[in-house]
Amino acid sequence: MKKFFMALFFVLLIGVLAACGNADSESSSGDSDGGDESASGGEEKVIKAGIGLNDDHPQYKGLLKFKEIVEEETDGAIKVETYHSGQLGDDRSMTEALQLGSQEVTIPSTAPLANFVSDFSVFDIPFLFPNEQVADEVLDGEVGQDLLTKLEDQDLVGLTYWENGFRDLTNSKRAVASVDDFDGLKIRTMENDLHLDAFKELGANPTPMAFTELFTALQQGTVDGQENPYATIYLEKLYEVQEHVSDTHHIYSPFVFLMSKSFYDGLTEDQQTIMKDAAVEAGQEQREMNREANEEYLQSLQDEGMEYTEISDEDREEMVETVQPVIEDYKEKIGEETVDKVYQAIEDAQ
Ligand code: TK8
Repeated sequence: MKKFFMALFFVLLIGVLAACGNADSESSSGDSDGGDESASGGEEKVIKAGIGLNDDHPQYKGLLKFKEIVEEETDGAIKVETYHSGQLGDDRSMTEALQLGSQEVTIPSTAPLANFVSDFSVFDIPFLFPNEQVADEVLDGEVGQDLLTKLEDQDLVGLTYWENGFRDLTNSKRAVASVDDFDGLKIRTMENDLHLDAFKELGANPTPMAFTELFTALQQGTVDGQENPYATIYLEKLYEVQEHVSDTHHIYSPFVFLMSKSFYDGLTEDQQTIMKDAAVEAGQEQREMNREANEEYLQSLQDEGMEYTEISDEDREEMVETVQPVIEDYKEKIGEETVDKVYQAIEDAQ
């Protein structure tokens, strides 16, 4: 009897081992899988992706879309961990973390990124883009893509542009309708010399500061005001510490979807293509969500009690004229060639 069960056990064991052998061969031999070998090749990789804005913002919703596409297209071989609200740092410190290879993805505004590649200041020239559609054409076009390639010298890979949006001024002191109203206002700006000099030229008293410090600085009165798109002003609850909002629309702010070069170079070609395509596809959705949000949230800000001031064409024209000397100054600093190319691309896009 004992011998019978021993024999039965061995027969079963051999059967199980044979079944396992068959399963392996199926996955590698299936024709569709063969192609994905390099997409899902090698050991599992993890992308730590951090942003400065909170999880209600279209920037974070876009990042979740990127995660979904990457994990699907790589059959889970590449996992994306997402961090919002400056959990991993601010735009500048996260960009430095990408250079060190201690983080894989972040999506800063071009303004702080100009501290790494000064050419990016071209996109922060006041009153540069007439609308979002022209901005898309220039950023997705030759000029915008060329600029992304300049990031590689900084151990960064620029995959595409997402949208922060047109920036509008808020403050806790007075309604701002004209250049005179800027006089002496303590304004927080992003860490970018062009922004600082433009606000100085308008008569304000600007202070560069990371976004992660902004809410507290407004709450404590360290600064009187700041400027961001309506979606950010609303979703980051800046209306709790600000009373006045004006449609200055003084700068169109792009985001740059950045990846650490050391991480990117460690990917297979297929995986690199998946990263690029996922950032672009998620970026299209992000832009759409962002535009809807910016339209919707101006009303929400007023519903929350903020006083809205519409800038007349005449007063806006005066603001444009007032900052011209700064623009001329930065044409030299950024480089005439780059600036001329961008102005030409804007003209061609209209
Ligand atoms: C968030 C920033 C923010 C920007 C700023 O990390 O700093 O005011 O507009 O969106 O990138």
